[in-house]
Amino acid sequence: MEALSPRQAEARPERAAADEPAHLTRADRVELLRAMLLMRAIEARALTLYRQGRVPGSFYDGFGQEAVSVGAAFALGPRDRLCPLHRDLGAHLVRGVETTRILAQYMGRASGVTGGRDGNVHFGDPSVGVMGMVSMLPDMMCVATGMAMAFKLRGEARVALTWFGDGATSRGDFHEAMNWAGVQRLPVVFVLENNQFAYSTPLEKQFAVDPVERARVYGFPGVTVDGNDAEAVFQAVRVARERALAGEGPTLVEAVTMRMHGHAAHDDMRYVPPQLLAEWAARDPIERQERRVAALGVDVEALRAEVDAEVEAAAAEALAAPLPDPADATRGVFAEGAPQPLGDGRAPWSGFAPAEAPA
Ligand SMILES: Cc1ncc(C[n+]2csc(CCOP(=O)(O)OP(=O)(O)O)c2C)c(N)n1
Ligand SMILES: [Mg+2]
Repeated sequence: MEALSPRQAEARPERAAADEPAHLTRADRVELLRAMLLMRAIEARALTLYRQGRVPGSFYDGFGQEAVSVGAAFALGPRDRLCPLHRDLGAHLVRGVETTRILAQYMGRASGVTGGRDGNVHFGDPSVGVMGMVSMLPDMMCVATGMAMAFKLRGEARVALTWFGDGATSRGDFHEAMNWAGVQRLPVVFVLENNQFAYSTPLEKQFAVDPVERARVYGFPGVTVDGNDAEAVFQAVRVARERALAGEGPTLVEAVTMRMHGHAAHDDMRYVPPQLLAEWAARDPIERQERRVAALGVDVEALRAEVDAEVEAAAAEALAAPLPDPADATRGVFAEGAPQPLGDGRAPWSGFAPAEAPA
């Protein structure tokens, strides 16, 4: 474990307990849990709404994968930029996108993140530095690489991060993004969310060699981390970010996890062996963080109740929200007025406190 830099140690005076992992305060560890609980509660509520016919199209969730988006987003600074995919709700939440806007998004309401314009999980809030996703996989790797290229050209100390699945690594865009990021030593972090399946296709039918091995041939490190451990994902991404900021280029972080639900809400995933699901259920990322946080003396049940109440209130608000005005449908299809630059987002990790504290 690396030592804290003096700057970080100074910023985190409450970090004293010997059993605390380096870089994460008690408050950080609780916040990791809270964000994962929120992600699961929102997706559970959205699945019910889907079954009630209130979510148009289909619904994609990240059940069992909460640690990957939450842990990685938690390691990013306010000015960093994020490109989440369909199982990465936790990234939006860490960044500060409100629960009610997310539930409204799923139901196509005017108050949703895209104002009811785009399909349920295809959203991003540029005002907090989160890009809306391009559905073609894994095109967001190219978007993140392009943003990192801009950061490098401008001499800005910031990184871009994107998530993508195991299935996406078989596409050409994966290789193009990896190659250019390696050649240019770009400040980009690639998070490969290896959840064992691409729709119904298991890993052994996708590739002969684990894609994390490919990083080396493009000239940068690939590291594998337990994707059901939010603190481990955080640490891997924190190190990758520091490497990127130091001008050492990209990192491929493979987070090994399991898709605990079907590809989407319509999929009963009868192709997944029940034994495999049972094995992964025993490694649930939320239960793991709950055990840690409970050992710190935190009332986990109270935290759960607080999160559930937030989601219920947000769902009621979203259900009461109007659908968009049809007359408004074409607004925003083409750019109007001056371009809106991406904004900075919430970065709750205590390690960023010095940058935000007054001098
Ligand atoms: C190029 C492309 N082909 C097909 C799809 C449809 N599609 C969306 S998600 C998905 C599964 C991708 O699997 P993986 O990359 O492992 O991500 P996971 O869904 O497991 O998180 C597919 C086939 C797509 N969006 N883009
Ligand atoms: Mg997959």
